[in-house]
Amino acid sequence: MTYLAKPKLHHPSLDKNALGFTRRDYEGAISTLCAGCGHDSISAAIIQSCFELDLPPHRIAKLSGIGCSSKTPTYFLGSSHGFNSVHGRMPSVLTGANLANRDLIYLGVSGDGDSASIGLGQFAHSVRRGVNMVYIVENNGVYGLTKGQFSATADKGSKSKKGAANFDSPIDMVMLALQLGATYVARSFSGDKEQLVPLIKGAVLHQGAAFIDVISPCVAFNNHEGSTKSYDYVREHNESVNRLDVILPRKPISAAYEPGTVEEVVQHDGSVLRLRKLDTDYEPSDRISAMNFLQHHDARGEVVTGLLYVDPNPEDLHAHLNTVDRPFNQLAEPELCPGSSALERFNASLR
Ligand SMILES: Cc1ncc(C[n+]2csc(CCOP(=O)(O)OP(=O)(O)O)c2C)c(N)n1
Ligand code: SF4
Ligand SMILES: [Mg+2]
Repeated sequence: MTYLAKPKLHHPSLDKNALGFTRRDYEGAISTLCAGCGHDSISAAIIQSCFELDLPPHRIAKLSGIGCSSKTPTYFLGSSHGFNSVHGRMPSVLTGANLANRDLIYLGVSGDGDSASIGLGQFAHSVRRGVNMVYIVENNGVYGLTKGQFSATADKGSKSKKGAANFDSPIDMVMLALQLGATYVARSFSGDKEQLVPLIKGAVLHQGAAFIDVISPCVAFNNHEGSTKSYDYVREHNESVNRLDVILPRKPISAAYEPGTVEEVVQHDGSVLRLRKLDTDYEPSDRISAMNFLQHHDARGEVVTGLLYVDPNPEDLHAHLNTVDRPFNQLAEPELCPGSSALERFNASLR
């Protein structure tokens, strides 16, 4: 219950990160979601990732839309910036915030209804513009908050709790993100923390549009036989292409793997994404083969998970717009409004 405060006292022997924070310092209010909801596991994975990355909470901005999934930022990162926007409108608010202050880490949390139905246009434009963000869709195939109507990600032929079949074609958010130019694209399962935590960490370190589709079963309305977003279905049909380890620049690389089974991707900040290939044919740096792979396995009824695509040299919206390095919200009036003579020169250059 949100009105029940969590105890502030920490056990003195709790692990601390490089900043001296415990995992509890990254938590939020007590969750009001249904017991067993996949979304709570995603919140726990976000908390774990930020703790392990030693992120100062005040450097993170979490934004969401409307839905059970969009409520979750209340339950993690209680000391970070937060903005709960209107249904489907999180991406434009996030884009504006990112333009105003490029120094923060932007975490957009949304649902399949919020992003694939009402917010589809907003999702598409934030991804194609390369906004530097981690965009997580907590995908349960239904509108959980409004009592379980099919969402646009529900698979054709899947059944509602009452037995009605869905006849519409699904939107695959991963395929869409690939097609729209996202530079880090992954899918995971809320029940697989070992896979999800490194994927979130890799996405935070990525300097571009990072998208993670997390299948997150809704235990109240979409966890029955005939659903393709239930715990049982995803466990049985999960086709994991790789396992990711994230190695920060300051940490020595110590693990060793068999040659031919590991792919290393060095990101801009020097962090290394080390991919242990589970499917030896999988090539994570080729957008087209990622799309073909997805289609091929989708036709076989498999849910492909892992890091599906990464561009080690991403460009973000600030690079596209050639903005200054200093965040706009730190510029003073003379820099933001250089006066009429500068405007005159600019207009003359366009004549
Ligand atoms: C403009 C507007 N239209 C409709 C609604 C009603 N509504 C609230 S949440 C929601 C769907 C949420 O689904 P999803 O994003 O998948 O989140 P979930 O609850 O499944 O996590 C809808 C249709 C609303 N709040 N605002
Ligand atoms: S209705 Fe579904 S999505 Fe919402 S909290 Fe309950 S289990 Fe989670
Ligand atoms: Mg949903």
